[in-house]
Amino acid sequence: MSQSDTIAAIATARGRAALAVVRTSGPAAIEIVDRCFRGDALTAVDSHTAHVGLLVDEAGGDIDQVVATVFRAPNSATGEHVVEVSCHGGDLAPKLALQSLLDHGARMAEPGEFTERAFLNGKMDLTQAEAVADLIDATSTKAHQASLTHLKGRYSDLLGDLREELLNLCSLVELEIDFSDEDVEFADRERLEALLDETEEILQDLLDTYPTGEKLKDGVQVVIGGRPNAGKSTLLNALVGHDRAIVSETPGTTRDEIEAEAEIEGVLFRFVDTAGLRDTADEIEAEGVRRATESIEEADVLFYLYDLTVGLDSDEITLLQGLADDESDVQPFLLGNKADRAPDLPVATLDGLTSLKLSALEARENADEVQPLLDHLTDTVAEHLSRAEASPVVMNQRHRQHLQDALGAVQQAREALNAGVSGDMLTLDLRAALQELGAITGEITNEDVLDQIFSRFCIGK
Ligand SMILES: Nc1nc2c(ncn2[C@@H]2O[C@H](COP(=O)(O)OP(=O)(O)OP(=O)(O)O)[C@@H](O)[C@H]2O)c(=O)[nH]1
Ligand SMILES: [Mg+2]
Repeated sequence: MSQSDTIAAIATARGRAALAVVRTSGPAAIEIVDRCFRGDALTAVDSHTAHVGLLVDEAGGDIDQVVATVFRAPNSATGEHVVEVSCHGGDLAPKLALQSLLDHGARMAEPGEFTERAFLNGKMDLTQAEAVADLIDATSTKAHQASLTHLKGRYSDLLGDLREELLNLCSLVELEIDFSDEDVEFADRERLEALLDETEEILQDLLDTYPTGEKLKDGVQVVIGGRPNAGKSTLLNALVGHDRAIVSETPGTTRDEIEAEAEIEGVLFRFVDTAGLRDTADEIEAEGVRRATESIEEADVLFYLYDLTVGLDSDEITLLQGLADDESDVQPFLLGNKADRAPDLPVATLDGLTSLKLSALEARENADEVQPLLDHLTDTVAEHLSRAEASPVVMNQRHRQHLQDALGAVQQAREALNAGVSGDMLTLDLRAALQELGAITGEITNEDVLDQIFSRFCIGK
C-alpha cells in the first residue's frame, strides 16, 4: 500500500439513510474532489471548512447536492489532505459519488487503510488503531467504553510509562558496563532490584486484566445445563423474553445448542441452552450430550437446573461438586426448578454452591422470577467491571502475548541479577522486554503484523 496514492471509500454503512459520507485521503485529495465539485474552488479554501455544492460525474452530469469538508495535512484524521463528502444516503448517491472520485484519480481504499495511514503518520499508535476496530465491533456498552479508554490513549500512556521505567533500568546497567574496566559498580544493585520488582508487578497487573477484557469484548458465557426435562429451554426463553427454544414434555427435546444474547447492565451475556445430560442410545442425542458437557466445562457461569419433584442424583452431585472444588473458572449456580409444583420442597444445598428455587414456567409471565438470576450474573461480573472502570484492560490476544513475553524477559533479568550475571547479559533481557512493549504500541513492528491488524477493519475506516 503506497501512501503516495490518494484513496477513497464510502465510510458509512449501506442502505436507506438520510446521509452518507465518502472519504478521500492523500496528497491529491483536495484537487480530485475539486475536479468533480461545482461550488467554491476547494483548492483555495481554508482547512476545516465545509462547502455546499454539486458533485458531478466524469461527463459533467449532476450526481447529488453535497457538503464537502476540507482538512489540510497534517491537521486531519490521517495526517494527509482529507476531504469528506456528505451526500444523500441510499444505495445510489454514495456509489456514484465514489465512482466519480475514482474516475477523477483516486484509488479505492483497502480495508483499514485510512486508519493505517493515521498510524503511519503518527496520529495514533497501534493500540489506538486497534481500539478503533474494537469500538466499531463493540456489541455492549461496557465493551464500547473499554475501547474508548484505549482510543483516548490511557492504555498507551501506561505502556509508555513502563517503557520509560525499563529504559531507565537499561541505562543504569549500561553505565555500569561502560566503566566495567575500572571495576566500579555504578548501578546500585538495590535500586535495580526495586525497579525490576516494580516493572514485574505492573506487567502482572496488566496481564491479570485479560480475563476481564475478554469478557467485555466477547461477552460472558452462561450455560444452562441439567437432566432432560429439567426446564432448561423454558428458562432460556424466560431469560431472553421470547420463545427462542422448543419446549416440550418429551425428554431429550433439545439437541443442538441454542444461543441467545442479552445485554444486562451494559455487559453482553451469551446464554446457551444445552441437551439434557443422560446416557442415550440415540446417536444424535448422544452428540448433543457430548457438546453440552463440553460447554459446561467452558462456561463462565453455569445455571444448573434440576426438577425439584425429581431431585438431584448422585452423578449430578459429583459433577457439581467437581466444578465447585475445581480450579476451573466455571461458577455453578444450582437452580431447583418447577417450584410451582413443589411449593414445600426445599432446594438442595451443596458445599460452596449458591442455590435457588424457581419456576421457569412462571418466569415467562413474571419477570421478577428471574431477577435473582440476573442479579447473580451482575454480581459475578461486578469485580471485572469495577476493574475496567479503574484502569485500562487488556482486551487483545496479541497484546497479551507480548506482555507475557515482556514479563518473562523481566523475570529472567531478575534471575540474572540474583545470579550475579554481568551487566551486558542483563541489558539483553531488558532490551528484549522493551522490544515486546514496543511491538504492542507499534514502535517496533513489521509489515505482516500491520497487514494482519488492518485487514480486519472495514473499508472506509
Ligand atoms: N410446572 C412446571 N413445568 C415446567 C417448568 N419448567 C419447565 N416445565 C415443563 O417441563 C417440560 C420440559 O421443559 P423444557 O424446557 O423443554 O425442558 P428441557 O430441560 O429443555 O428438556 P430437554 O430439552 O429435553 O433437555 C415442559 O413440559 C415444560 O413446560 C416449571 O417451572 N414448572
Ligand atoms: Mg430443552
